[in-house]
Amino acid sequence: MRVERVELLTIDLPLVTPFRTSYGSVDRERKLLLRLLTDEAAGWGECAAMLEPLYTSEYVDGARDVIMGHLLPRLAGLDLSPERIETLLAPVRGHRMAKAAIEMAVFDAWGRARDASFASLIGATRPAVAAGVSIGIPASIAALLESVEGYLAQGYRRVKLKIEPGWDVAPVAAVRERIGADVLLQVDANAAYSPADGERLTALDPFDLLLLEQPLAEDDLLGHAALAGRLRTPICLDESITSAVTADHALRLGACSVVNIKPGRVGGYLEARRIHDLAVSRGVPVWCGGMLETGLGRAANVALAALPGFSLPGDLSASGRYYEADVTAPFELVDGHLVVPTGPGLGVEVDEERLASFMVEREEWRPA
Ligand code: SMG
Ligand code: MG
Repeated sequence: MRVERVELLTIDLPLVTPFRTSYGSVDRERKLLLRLLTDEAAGWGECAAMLEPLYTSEYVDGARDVIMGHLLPRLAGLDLSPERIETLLAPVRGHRMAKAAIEMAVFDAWGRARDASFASLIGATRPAVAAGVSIGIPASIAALLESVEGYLAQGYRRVKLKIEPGWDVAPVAAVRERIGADVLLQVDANAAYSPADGERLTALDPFDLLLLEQPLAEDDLLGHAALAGRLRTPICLDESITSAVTADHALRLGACSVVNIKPGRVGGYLEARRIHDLAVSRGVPVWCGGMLETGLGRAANVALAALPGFSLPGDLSASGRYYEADVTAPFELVDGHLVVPTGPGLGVEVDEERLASFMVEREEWRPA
């Protein structure tokens, strides 16, 4: 399979409600989509990078630049497969989200050319996955309780609350009291705490949280290990896990006992599967994280989350939780689950007209 042309599309999707985390608030998502045209079939990729380099160092304009100037030129004239992409792009350091977008497009084209679903190619074993919802920091506890109840009424199987210093124990206590002991509840700090906040975080222990996600800085594995020794609540790492190697180190150090797997953050679906396999071999629970994906990234993530080791519900919500309109047909909840697409490749189609309505910039690349 050889690349003939690539379209890099930058789009803006307005969010149905602003999403505030400890990194700040966003009211729209800027996304980079990649349409890969090959001699066999065309495929779509979606880059997980956001508009600003806050969650990770990658960001949309940087990803576009490295894809155009450094990643795509490495593919020119070569015979491509999902596995070969990793090797071909490996000499470029970092830029995992940019690499993952290309790998995803190659997977989609590869599957379409062979009439194989991405789910079957990646090794999915379940027809549907439990849906979880990630709730940003709202204006008040009353507003939080209202949105939690709304999502539970829609059927979500797990609730994740964003926290930061000053917005932690009180909202968690209020939500736990309102929803009762049986609903799966977890929190995500997005690295907002420091090792000195240990005591404040132990105050979350009475609320039976499934996990506390990324309390400390991305590079502080030892700090997380020390914190894990003090808390009853299991620690899950997100930002810190950039590869199967870092996942291995984090687990061996005791920095976490649960892993959030995001394909973009770790450089692609194959690396994501390696982390899944590692976790399974150690009996560690994993779940699929989210980056407010469009229907394209969502299709791929739902398929990944259908691998057998994804034992906890992911940040995988219906399209309508994020967007009024999406670039594909919306993913809907079916009894609290999202159904894994079974068609060739990602198994979803792009609505060209709607895509055009979101367009900010369109660039093209061709092998010289
Ligand atoms: O896609 O449902 C989703 C969003 C899930 O909370 C979510 N993602 O740290 O896990 C996370 C955040 C990262 C993006 S916002 C900074
Ligand atoms: Mg997170």
